[in-house]
Amino acid sequence: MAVPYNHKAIEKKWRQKWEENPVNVDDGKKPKYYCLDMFPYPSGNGLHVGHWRGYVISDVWSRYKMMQGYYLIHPMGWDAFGLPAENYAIKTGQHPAISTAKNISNIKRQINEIAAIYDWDREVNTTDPDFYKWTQWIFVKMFKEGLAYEKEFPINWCPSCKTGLANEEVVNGCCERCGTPVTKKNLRQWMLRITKYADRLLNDLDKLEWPEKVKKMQTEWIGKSYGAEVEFPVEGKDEKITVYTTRPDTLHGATFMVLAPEHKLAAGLATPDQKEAVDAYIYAASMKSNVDRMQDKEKTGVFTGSYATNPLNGAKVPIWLSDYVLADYGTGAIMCVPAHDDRDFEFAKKFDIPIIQVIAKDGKAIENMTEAYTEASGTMINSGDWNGMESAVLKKEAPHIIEKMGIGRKTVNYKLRDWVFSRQRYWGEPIPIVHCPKCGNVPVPEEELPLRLPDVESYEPTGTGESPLAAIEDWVNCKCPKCGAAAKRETNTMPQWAGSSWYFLRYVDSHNDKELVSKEKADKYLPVDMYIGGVEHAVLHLLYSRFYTKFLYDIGVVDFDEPFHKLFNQGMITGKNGIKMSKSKGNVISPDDLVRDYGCDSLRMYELFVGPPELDAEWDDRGIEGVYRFLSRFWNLVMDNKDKNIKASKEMIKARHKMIHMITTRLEGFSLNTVISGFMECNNNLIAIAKKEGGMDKETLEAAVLLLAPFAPHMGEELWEELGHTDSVFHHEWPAHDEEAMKDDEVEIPVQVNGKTKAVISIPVDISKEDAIAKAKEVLGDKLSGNIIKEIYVPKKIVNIVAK
Ligand code: ANZ
Ligand code: ZN
Repeated sequence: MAVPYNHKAIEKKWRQKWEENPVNVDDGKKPKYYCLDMFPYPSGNGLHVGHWRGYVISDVWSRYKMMQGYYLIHPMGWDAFGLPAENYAIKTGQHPAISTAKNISNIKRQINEIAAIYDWDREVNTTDPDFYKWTQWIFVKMFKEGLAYEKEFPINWCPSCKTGLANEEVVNGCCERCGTPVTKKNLRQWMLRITKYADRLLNDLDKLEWPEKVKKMQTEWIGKSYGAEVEFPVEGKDEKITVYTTRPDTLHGATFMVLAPEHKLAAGLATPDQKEAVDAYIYAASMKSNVDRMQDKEKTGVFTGSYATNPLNGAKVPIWLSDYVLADYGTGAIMCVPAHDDRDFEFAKKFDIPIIQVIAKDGKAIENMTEAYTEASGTMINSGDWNGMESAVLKKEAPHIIEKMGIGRKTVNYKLRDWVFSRQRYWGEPIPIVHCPKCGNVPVPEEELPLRLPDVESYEPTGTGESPLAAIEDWVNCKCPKCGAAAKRETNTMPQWAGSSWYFLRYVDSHNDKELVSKEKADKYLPVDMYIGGVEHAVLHLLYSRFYTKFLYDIGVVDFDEPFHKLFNQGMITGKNGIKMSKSKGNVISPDDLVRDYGCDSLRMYELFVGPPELDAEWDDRGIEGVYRFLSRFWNLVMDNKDKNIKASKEMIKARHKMIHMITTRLEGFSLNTVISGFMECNNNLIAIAKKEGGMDKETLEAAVLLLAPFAPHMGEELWEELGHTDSVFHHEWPAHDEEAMKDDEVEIPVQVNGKTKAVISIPVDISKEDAIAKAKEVLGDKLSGNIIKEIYVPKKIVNIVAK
C-alpha cells in the first residue's frame, strides 16, 4: 500500500505553491473568461457553509474554463457600505470603517480556506474613497444628463431604520432589512430616472442567458401594459377624472369609479353631507401602513356624493374613494367594471352597486353572477354599437376608437418607478451636490472627487429625515463651485446599491486613478461572462446593474450595454427543517471545523454533493464522511497504479471515455451534484476493471485526475505531480472524449420469425433482452404479422419471434 491520503499536508503544500506561482496568468494570447461572484457584505458573523456553496460553484466553473484555455477574471471584493456596519457603530461607538476592516480581514481569511482562484490584486471595497470616487463620478454624470433629480414626495419610510427606502427594498410592505412595516413620509429625495430605460431594460432581457424565472421577475417588475386613459366629466363641475384602464373594451360595464384617497380631486368631490365621512376616510388611509393597505382584507371605501358621466354612453356613475386604488399607478383613478374585475366585483357586492355584464362567454348572459368573469374572450353584450364584437379584438381596438372619439387616448404604462436614491444615514457615499442659493444644485467638480465622508461624533440617525452629516457644520457649509457664494452640501448619502451597481467594471482596472476603467482594459476583459449568486437579487441589484451599464454605455465608458451575459442562481443552504442559518437561531454551521477534519477538497465536493445547485438544500454534516472516503479511494487508486506501466484494455479505454463524457456533460449542464455522484460511480467501475486486469494504465489515471482537479484542486495538483508532471494540472487541457472509443462492442445476429431468418441486426454485446427484441421488431416492421406468442433472445446469438 502506498502513502495514505493526508489532506493536511497536501493542502498546505499547494496553498504555498500557488501563492508563490499563481496558476492564472495573462500571457496576452489566451482569450479571457470573466466569472464573477456576487461580492459579500462583510458582516461580523463570518461565513457559514451556505456561503461556501456559491463560491465553490464559481471556482469549479472558473478552473474548468482555465483548463479550456482561458485567462480568468475571477475577482473578489466587498460591498461594505450599509446599515449593519452603521448599526454596529451606534451600538459600540466604533467607527464603521474600523469594524468593517476587521470583518473584511476575517472573511478574507475564511474565503481563502475555500482555495478559490481569486485574483486579490483586483480586490475592490465600495467604502474605499478611491472606489467611491467613481460611484460619485457616475452620479455627477447622471446629474448632468438629467437622470438624477430632486423631488419631494411621500416615500417609503422605515420607522425603525429611520430612513427612506426604494420600492425594491420594500418586501410585502415591510422593510427588507429589519421587517418593520413601512410607512409613508413626505421628504425631499434624490431620484434616478430609471424609468427612462424601462423599454431597453425590458427588451434587452432577450439577449441574456439568464434563468427564465429571473427574466420573468424583471419583466413583471417593469410591468409594461398597454391600455387607454379615458376621461369622465364630473357632473355639475368643470373637472374631468382621467382613469387608466387595460380593459377599455368593458367601458359600457363601468357602474362606478374609484379614486385613491390621495388623489388630488378626492377631498373636493365630497358633497356637503358626505364631507365628514370623506375626510375621515382620507385621514384613516394616510395613517395606514402599506402592509395594511395591501393585505387582502375586506374592501373599504366611501361614496363622495358626486357623480361622473360615462363619456361613451352618458351613464351616470357614482364616484367613490378606496385605498385599493394606488395613488402612484396609472392616474390614481379607475373606472370600475364589477362584472369583469375581481376587486371591483367584491366592492360592488359590499356596497350594493349594480353589476352589468358586457362580455358573454358563450353568447349568453350569466344570471346572478357570483364572481367576476375576468377573461377577455367572448362576445360583447349590453354595449351599444359594440354588441356582437369579439372582446379580444375590441380590447385592442378600443384605445384607437376612444382616441378618435376624443374621449381619451391610448397609453402605455409601467409599474417601474424612478429609483429613490437618497438615504438619511451616515455610512454611505455622500451625494456630491452643493445647494447654492443662487445657482441651485451644483455638482461637485469631477476633479474634486472623491468627496470624502467626514467623521462624525454620533452615527445615530436623526429621525427628522436629515442624515447625521447635517450636524457637521464645517462640512455642510461650503462655497458654491460655480459662483463661490456661501452654499450648503447635500447631506443625504447613497443607498447600498450604488457601489454594487457597477463594481464588476472596476475589477478589471481597480488601480486606475484617472478613469473608472480604461478603454483598453474594458475592451479586453469585459463584460462578465458568468455571474453566480443568490436569487434574492432578481429585481434589485440585477436591475440596477443593468441600468448603470446602459447609462455608462450611453456616455461612452463601455461599449456593451448588458453587464452579465450568463447568470446562475444557486439555492440556499439551510439548517435542519429548511430554517435559514442565522446566529440568532443558533443553527449556523461554520466551515472551519470541517476544513480542519476533512480538508478543503472534501468540503468543496460535499458542498456540491448536497443537492442540485439551483435548489435549496438542508445541511447535514454526516454526508461529508462519504465524500472523504471517496477521495481516499481515488487517492489509493492513483498511487497504487501510477508506476505499474499497464497497457489499457479495450474495456478500460471505453470506461475512460465514458467517464470523460459523463463528467463533462454534467458539468456543462451545471448539474454539479451529479458530477460528484458520477465520480463515485466511475471510480468504482475503474477499480473493478483494474482489479480484473491487474492494474490501470497511466492515460486513464491522468484523465481521472484532470477531471477531478477543478473540484478537489489540491489533490488534483498532488496526484498530477505524482504522475510525473512538473507543471500545474490547471495548465493542462481538459480531456476530450472519443465517440468511437465509447461505443460498446457490437455483434451481428439474425432475426427470425417462426424460425426463418428475416433480417440481420447489429447490437451491443451487453444489450438487454427488451432492447434486443425492440430493435429486432423495429427492423422487421411489417414483415412481422399476426399475434406474437413468444419472443426469444439468446445473447449474442439470435432473436426469434414466434407469431400466429
Ligand atoms: C377597468 C377594468 C375592467 C380593469 C376590467 C380591469 C378589468 P395592470 O395590468 O396592472 O396595468 N388600475 C388602474 N390603475 C390602478 C390603480 N392606480 N390602482 C389599482 N388598480 C388600478 O392593471 C390595470 C388595471 O388595473 C386597470 O384596468 C384598472 O382596472 C386597474 F374588467 O380598468 B381596469
Ligand atoms: Zn452658486
